[in-house]
Order: sequence, then structure tokens, then C-alpha cells
Amino acid sequence: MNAPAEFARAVCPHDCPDTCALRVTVKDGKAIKVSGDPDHPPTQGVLCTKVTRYAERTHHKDRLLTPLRRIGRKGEGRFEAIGWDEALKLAAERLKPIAKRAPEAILPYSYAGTMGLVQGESIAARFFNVLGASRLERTICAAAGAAGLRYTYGASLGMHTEFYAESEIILIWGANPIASSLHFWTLAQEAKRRGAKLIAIDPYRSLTAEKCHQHIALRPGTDAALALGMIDVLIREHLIDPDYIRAHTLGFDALAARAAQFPPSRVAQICGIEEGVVVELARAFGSTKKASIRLNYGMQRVRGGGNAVRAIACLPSLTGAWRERSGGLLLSSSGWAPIDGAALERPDLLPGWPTKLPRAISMNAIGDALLHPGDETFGPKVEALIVYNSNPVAVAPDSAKVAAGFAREDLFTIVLEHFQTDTADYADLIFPATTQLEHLDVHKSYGHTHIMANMPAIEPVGGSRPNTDIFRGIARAMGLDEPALYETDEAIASKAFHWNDSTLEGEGWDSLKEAGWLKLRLDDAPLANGGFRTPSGKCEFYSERLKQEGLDPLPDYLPPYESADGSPELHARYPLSMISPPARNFLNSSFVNIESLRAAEREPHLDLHPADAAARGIADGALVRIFNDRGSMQARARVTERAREGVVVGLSIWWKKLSPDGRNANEVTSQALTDLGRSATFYDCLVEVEPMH
Ligand SMILES: Nc1nc2c(c(=O)[nH]1)N[C@H]1C(S)=C(S)[C@@H](COP(=O)(O)OP(=O)(O)OC[C@H]3O[C@@H](n4cnc5c(=O)[nH]c(N)nc54)[C@H](O)[C@@H]3O)O[C@H]1N2
Ligand SMILES: Nc1nc2c(c(=O)[nH]1)N[C@H]1C(S)=C(S)[C@@H](COP(=O)(O)OP(=O)(O)OC[C@H]3O[C@@H](n4cnc5c(=O)[nH]c(N)nc54)[C@H](O)[C@@H]3O)O[C@H]1N2
Ligand code: SF4
Ligand SMILES: [Mo]
Repeated sequence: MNAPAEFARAVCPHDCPDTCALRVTVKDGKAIKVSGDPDHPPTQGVLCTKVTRYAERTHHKDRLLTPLRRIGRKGEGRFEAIGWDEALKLAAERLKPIAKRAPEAILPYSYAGTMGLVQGESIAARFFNVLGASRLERTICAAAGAAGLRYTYGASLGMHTEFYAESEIILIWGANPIASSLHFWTLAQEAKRRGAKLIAIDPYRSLTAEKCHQHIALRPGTDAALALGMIDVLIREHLIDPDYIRAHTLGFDALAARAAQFPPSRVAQICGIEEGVVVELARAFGSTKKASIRLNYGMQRVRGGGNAVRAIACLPSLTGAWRERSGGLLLSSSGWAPIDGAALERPDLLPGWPTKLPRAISMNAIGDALLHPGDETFGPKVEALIVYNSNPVAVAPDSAKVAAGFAREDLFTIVLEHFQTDTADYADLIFPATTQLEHLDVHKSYGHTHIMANMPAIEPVGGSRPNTDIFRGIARAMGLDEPALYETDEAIASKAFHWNDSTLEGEGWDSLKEAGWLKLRLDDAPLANGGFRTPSGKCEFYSERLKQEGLDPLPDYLPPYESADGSPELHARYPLSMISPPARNFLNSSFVNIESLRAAEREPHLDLHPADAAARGIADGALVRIFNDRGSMQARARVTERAREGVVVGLSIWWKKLSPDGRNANEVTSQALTDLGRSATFYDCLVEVEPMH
């Protein structure tokens, strides 16, 4: 007789703003179904298609079940199974002498494979801190926007997603929520039913853009010009809130002068849109205080991404939209939970803390970093690399260099993974990691205001272990005796938050575990009466801090590195801008190996405008080669007006080895960094496309 089915409660660990509450049906020790928790207000019982397949992913036949040692060439993917003791011993033997001689030659590489605070950077960070390893700038995704808001608001302050449902106009700006944040789309739909106007600002007619009332298809990387043009119209047409500006902002006159350089005619030219569209957009936004912007990351992956966020962030402060809880903007609520980062990561364990820290290496230039021979300025050559919660060989830009770096025979690489990814193929040792259904964790969210607890629903599959356990094991095998390395997951989880913070008063780890989630106590309209966290306490249109750093104190439009304006010569050779935003059925490169989801995406496609296709003799359905000086990839052309003229779109991020030519969009993307925040510039990329014969 089979055991009866039971539910366990979990949290979606993926890099998605929605952070859903999950119900896991467990039978005979196996997860057989994962569904959305109907009791969790942000989740409302609904999951995206990807995560309804989480049981399929967890019990997939390709799950890594034992440690593996490489027996083939790097990248070839041939391994043999070994026991845990032997694997940990091998790791320790290689790492110990490097740690002794040149600790900075050891580099962690991780991102948000899991957003969990325990399986993310707790024991891992402590381990690298104790060693004095190089630090990693974790800036692949959100750093430009975060910096833009930090200079303007003092922090990533903003609206609560739930109140978008009450907005009268929503600008969905550089965001594709139907694919990337489904629960926000539900709220936008509710607003629409109540009469709100939805406007998408996106070079591509995404799944979301096609369902909005209006779609403004600007050129990639020109958002700052559009926002400055709106500012100019708002000011000239007196659609601003003088009292809010006087009380809560700094630098209005200087901003007005800057915006005056962006009349609608110039903006139209820069963005490749009609002049009237700029004027109408400003009027629509200025017509009501219940005007909101769902700002997202798609618009900041270009050279001027930080400035663009700064320019857009000025808009609700000019119109006083912040006075309403349904007015303002949201980029991320990630910083609102009172996380105790010092307790989790223990930076005080760093050898030179707090004055002389080990060097930091940008994850966005990992290719160059791995290929660097080492010198005075760079410091020691990277000799050991430990990858967890990330798949850099597929997701990092300028992939040929990344792969060449990973292929270095003298580099010792450890990868902690669920599956044998493109990155794992280059490992010397692979350690099998547990999934969210098998380990304990705690979460904040970057799209809602709940903190959440994830309790294991099943035992670890095969011989897999939680990241924390794997790092404890390596530490023990290296003979490290720092007690913080051996704290239990539950002890770490219990101190992840400042429980005495006003947002969590009266709560604690036990009540979080008991309830599954807790809503932070926050003001409904956090900026209605000011409350910016800049040095001046105001919304800083003009930033003295930027000036002191030798940067422009006012937001400006910086043409993309790779564009007709930014690099005319390059543009003459490679006239098409390529963007590679997420495909609906993948989550970054996660889920690409889940057959049902890959089948839904079919194969790598390239969407291109009929005029661009005709000029190159490319028919719908033809195989094409996309290339620039960095590399090339192949895809199947879809000739469609979804792509605006001059822009090609390759939805991503494919596993290279599951693509017909073993390549993906990052063959052509660059390692250049954004103006603010040193973020990646995935959508600042010129290419040419030709039919394949
Ligand atoms: N299904 C799915 N969901 C995901 C992810 C996934 O891979 N798959 N990834 C997760 C992660 S890590 C992140 S960061 C978020 C990303 O999700 P979003 O923050 O929504 O960002 P993107 O999907 O990168 O881009 C959103 C839209 O911006 C457009 N865009 C590109 N360049 C520009 C530009 O210069 N200006 C403007 N205005 N728009 C531009 C793109 O065409 C795209 O339709 O989604 C998360 N959710
Ligand atoms: N061309 C292009 N490139 C992009 C982007 C783009 O839009 N276009 N988007 C960029 C963005 S926004 C981001 S955030 C990055 C994302 O890049 P990554 O953070 O690398 O995201 P994933 O590709 O999903 O890889 C996460 C890996 O972590 C593993 N993992 C998950 N949970 C655990 C765990 O508990 N333990 C261990 N050990 N492993 C785990 C998963 O199996 C998966 O292979 O990619 C960037 N790259
Ligand atoms: S990926 Fe996002 S929408 Fe899908 S289940 Fe996870 S949190 Fe929810
Ligand atoms: Mo991201």
C-alpha cells in the first residue's frame, strides 16, 4: 500500500520578483506535485509554468547524485563518480596550498540560482572570508538600477506591488511581466479592469507589450532620452507638483535646464519614435497622481542604464505621484526586509576587515579575469574557482573568453550543481547539491513585502547535500577551525533578520517557521511625505555625491557603447542591435534541460523585422548566423514586426550544449560595464545577421 499523500510548504527559490509560496505533495518520500499556495496573498494559488514542473526537475533522471571527478578534457564533460570523503579530500589538497601562498588566487563565482539567504551566501561567504579569497562583484543583473536609485532616492525605495491594482496609468518600462513576473501582471490586469491604461516601453513587442493599450517601441538604450523628454514636457506644461518639489526634492532648476536639451523633436530622433508619442506619454503620466511605473531590469543592461534609471526616477517626484499609494515606481523591494547581512556572511572574518579587503573581481568580466596572467595591478592570477548557484559558461557575457578561461588546464575548478551544466563540464570536481525541496532556507522578495521560510519537504535526492554542508565539508577537510563555518542551517536562518526592527516587531524565527511567511509592516505610501534616504533627505535630481566622484551630477542620455551614435564605425559593420531577454519557459539558464519546457521554446530563434530580413535575403524559418567580432551563433529566423527595425531579438538563455551549434546569445555580448554600478551590458550589442546555406 502506498503512503497517503501529504503537503509540505516551501518557497520558490528562483531569481524572480514574485517569490511564490509552494505546496509540495509528497508521496513515498518523493515530491509528486508542486502548486501555488492559495493562502499566500502574493501567490494566490498560481505558479508560472516553469515551477509547476519543479517536481519533474527535482527527480529528473539527470540529477547529479554523487560527487564527480573529471576524466576527460575540460569542457568535454566526462566524469567518474567518487565518494564524498575522497572528493572533499581532493578539494582540500588543491585549495590548501593556494590559500596559504596567495589566497586571492581563489575566486568564488555565484549568483541567484537560489535566492535563499542560507543556501546563498551564508556559509559560502564565511568560508571565502576566512580564506581571504578574492571577492566577487555580484553585479550581473541589477547593479546599474540599484546605483541609479541610490544616488536619486538614497536606496531602492518604491511602491508596493499590490497597489498597482489601484493605479490609473501604469508604465511597464523595460519589463515583460507575463514572462518574468507573472503575479505583477495579474495586478496590472486588475488595474486594467478598473479602467487603467497600460503602456509598455520596450524595443520588442513582448508577450506583455502586445497586451497593453499602447506599446512604445524605442531603440534599446535610449530610455534616458525618453524620460528627459517627458520631464521637459511636464515642466513646460505645468504638469508638476510645485509643493512636493519644493519640500522633497533637490536640484529642480538644474534638472529643468538639462531636460530643456531634450525637446520632443530630439527625443523622437534619438529613440526612433514619433514626437507626439513623447508629448502624449508625458501628458498621460502627468494627468493623475495615481500614475505608476513598473520599472524593470530590461532597460538598464546598456551603457547608460544607471543614468536612465535616475532620469525615470525623477518623474514621480516631479508630478507628486508619491502622494498616492498607487503612484510612484518600483524597481525592487529587495532592500526593504531588515536582513542581518553581517550575521549571515560575517565580513568581520576577512583578514583585513574593515580597512584592507581582498581584491574584487567583476563577475561580468569573468572571461578577462580568468585569462589574466596576473600582475601588480590585477594581483595574482586566478588559480582556483568555486562556482555555485550560477552557470557562468552559459550566462556570462563574451562567452568565448569565458569558455577559454574555464578551459585553462592550470585552473582548479569546483562546481556545486543540480545538473551537469555547461559550466559543470569544465569542473575538476562536481559536488551534487540539494534543491529547494530538500533543504532549509529563508527568503525575502524583490517584488513583494513578505519574508518566508522554506522547510525541507523530502530527504536529499541521492547523495546530494545542501551548499552549506558542502562548504562545511571542504572547510573541515582543510582543517579550518573557525566555529562560524560549522553553524547549522537552522541557527543561520534564525539570525537572518533583525527581529527587533520595526517592520518585524513581535516576530521571530519560530513565528516565521510556524506561519510560513510574515508581511513586513511598512507604510502604504512610503514617500508621500518625503523620507528619501539621500544625504539631503530629498529626492536628488542633482547629486553632489556623483559630482564628487567626478561624474555628471544630473541624469543624462549616454548613447549605448554599440550604436550609431556611440560607435559609428562599428555600426557601419554591424548595423543591428541585438537584445536577448529571458524566454518565458526558462529562468535564465535554469529549466533549459527540462524536456517539456525546452520543447515549448523549441530551438534558439532570432526575431527580426521584415525590412531587415528582406535586406539580407532572410526568409521566415531560415537558419541564420548572428555574428560580430566577439563570436557567432546560429538561430532560426522569425520574420516579424515584433522586432522593431534595426533591432534583433534572441530570447534566452539557452544551454550551449542543448543548442544545435553548441552556442548561445552570449557569444556576441560584451564585457563592458554600465555607467553606474558596474553592471553587465547584455543589451548593448551590435551584430550582423546572414542566412546560412
Ligand atoms: N520566465 C522568466 N522569468 C524571469 C527570468 C527568466 O529568465 N525567465 N529571469 C529573472 C531575472 S534574473 C530577471 S533580472 C528578470 C528580468 O526580467 P525583466 O526585469 O522584465 O527584464 P528583461 O526580461 O531582461 O527585459 C524586459 C523587457 O525589456 C526589454 N528591453 C530590452 N532592452 C531594453 C531597453 O533598452 N529599453 C527598454 N525600455 N526595454 C528594453 C526587453 O525586450 C524585454 O521585453 O526576470 C526574472 N524572471
Ligand atoms: N544574454 C543574456 N545573458 C544573461 C541575461 C540576459 O538577459 N541575456 N540575464 C542575466 C541575468 S539578469 C542574470 S540574473 C544572470 C543569471 O545567471 P545565473 O544566476 O547563473 O542563473 P541560472 O542560469 O539560472 O543558473 C543558476 C544555476 O544555479 C543552480 N542552482 C540552483 N539552486 C541551487 C542550489 O541550491 N545549489 C547549487 N549549488 N546550485 C543551484 C541551477 O541548477 C542553475 O544551473 O544571467 C545573465 N545573463
Ligand atoms: S519563478 Fe516566479 S512566478 Fe514562477 S513560481 Fe517562482 S516566484 Fe513564482
Ligand atoms: Mo537577473
